[in-house]
Amino acid sequence: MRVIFSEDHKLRNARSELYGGELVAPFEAPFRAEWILAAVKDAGFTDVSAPERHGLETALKVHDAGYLSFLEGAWEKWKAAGYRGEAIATSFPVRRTSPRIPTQIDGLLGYYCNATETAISPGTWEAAVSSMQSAVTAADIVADGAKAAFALCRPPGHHAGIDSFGGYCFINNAAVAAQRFLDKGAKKVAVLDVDFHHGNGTQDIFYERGDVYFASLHGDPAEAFPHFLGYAEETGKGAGEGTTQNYPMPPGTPFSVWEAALTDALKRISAFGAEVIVLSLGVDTFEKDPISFFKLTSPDYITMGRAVAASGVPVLVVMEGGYGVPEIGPNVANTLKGIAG
Ligand code: OKP
Ligand code: ZN
Repeated sequence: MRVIFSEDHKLRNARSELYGGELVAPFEAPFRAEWILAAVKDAGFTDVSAPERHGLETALKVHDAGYLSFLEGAWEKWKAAGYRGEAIATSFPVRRTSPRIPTQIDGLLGYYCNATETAISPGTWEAAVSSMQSAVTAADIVADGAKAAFALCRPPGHHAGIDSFGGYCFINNAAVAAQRFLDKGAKKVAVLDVDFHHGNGTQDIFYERGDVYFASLHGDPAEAFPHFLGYAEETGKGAGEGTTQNYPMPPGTPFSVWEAALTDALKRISAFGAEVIVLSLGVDTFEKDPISFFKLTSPDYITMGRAVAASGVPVLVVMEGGYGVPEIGPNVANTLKGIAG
């Protein structure tokens, strides 16, 4: 299985994450990609290449143009305002506020932000674009006939919505990849999100579309980030009615329970007629993850990979979350082993 990875991920190296009322070193940091890359090479996935350069044409089909230009210019605007720290949103449109888009940077940040733990830092845009390019390049490998490929994306993407960033995400790599498959001739694509956190951004992007099925297994939003989306009753709207499926699960969920949800999701994806699965892979479902509450163990990732591959359609793996512990590398490698068979 080919691995696509950009060293430019390092350009995303924020100093601060707002966590528990303090500014701490971000959980989503460069060491994650380095550990994961080392472990997948160790496991025999040594065919690693840099992404091809792609512009924003595919991203513009899943994100709002004003949002992407905001992201591109946000750091320069913030710097020009003379602030000393990183760009963190502080004020938000909520219920009964004006729909107008502000012009000043603090207003823009609040308008386009869905979660304030995520600071915009110099290089964030460039890293996010390189991450998106990895997803597109790996999608092309699968579209051209490979049974599987791995986009080692960083920063992650599944919390980036049509017009919002947050949850460490800026451009929705999995959504851009799904769009790329459609643009290359697929009629039906599935995004299967197994990150611990609900893929609220991906759900937002495809909620009213019938060409992409979105299934997500995650911590119950009543008890976990992203808090405001991911309930079982959210099943899609309009042309997308019936093409969203959520599996919220409680603290302490073991693999046996999680696996039953996976089986159901894969059954629905098959019934939908997906020609390819984009696997939004977070390994923060691991029992030792520092910010999550599921109880998966390292061998479970092999089982998961096998189950996804058994669907019989090609799989594009896109990296999402997984934090803190050295096991993130082996857990990703185990998933790839399961898929590769
Ligand atoms: C990104 B990805 C927990 C705070 C959670 C943000 C988590 C973002 C996760 N107390 N803060 O889905 O792994
Ligand atoms: Zn996560």
